[in-house]
Amino acid sequence: MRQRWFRLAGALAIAASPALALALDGITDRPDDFLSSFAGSSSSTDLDVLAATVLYDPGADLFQLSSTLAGAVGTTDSALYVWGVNRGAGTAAFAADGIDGVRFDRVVLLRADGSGSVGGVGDLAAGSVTVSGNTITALVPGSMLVSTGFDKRDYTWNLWPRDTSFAGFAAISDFAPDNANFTTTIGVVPEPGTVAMMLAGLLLLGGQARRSASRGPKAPRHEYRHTNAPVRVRWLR
Ligand SMILES: [Ca+2]
Ligand SMILES: [Ca+2]
Repeated sequence: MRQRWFRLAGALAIAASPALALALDGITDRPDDFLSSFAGSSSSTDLDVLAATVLYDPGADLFQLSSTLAGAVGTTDSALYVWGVNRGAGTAAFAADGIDGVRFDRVVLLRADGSGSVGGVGDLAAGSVTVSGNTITALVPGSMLVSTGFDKRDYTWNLWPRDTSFAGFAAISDFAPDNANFTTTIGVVPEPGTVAMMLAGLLLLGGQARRSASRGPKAPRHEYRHTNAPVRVRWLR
């Protein structure tokens, strides 16, 4: 019984792995690498990027922007997560500040309260931005990020958090990657509840497997009564 549950759990994990593997692409960024020009506090660990990923689903024309920070998102009330995207006409708008490798022609702005917008286009639909611990994820329709020359599969990205208590370049805590853009990952964006349901299913199976294991020692007692049954039958005859 226990082996069967483990096989089922393994099969579910394998079924879930393509979407999860795609979501793990992207870039990592060094911890504790606040810009020397950052005017905010180094204790704002939710402004220190550790990983960033953009998944594009051509069938749904949908981008999923995901990032992991060093601290719990929401620690800094004035945090703003800025995703710069180069759709083909990007320029190095921070070149005067020594950052000449980050190119963008549109920004997506995300806040820890779950709101978000695309600069110059409009607000993201309610429920598009989700925060969970150290991660903040947004779903952005491709229609809000129309091409300026690149195919959407070839858009490139950078993530820089800001502490909006400060103005200008001094508000920027970190660039991810440091002085470059990273590429889009192509794949199917999972439905918001799908991954959570799969994880919940695996937890349930794990619990059942543990309960089965804990019932293990009772099996020999049942077997003992069964093997004694023929003796009692002969006595009754
Ligand atoms: Ca960092
Ligand atoms: Ca960095």
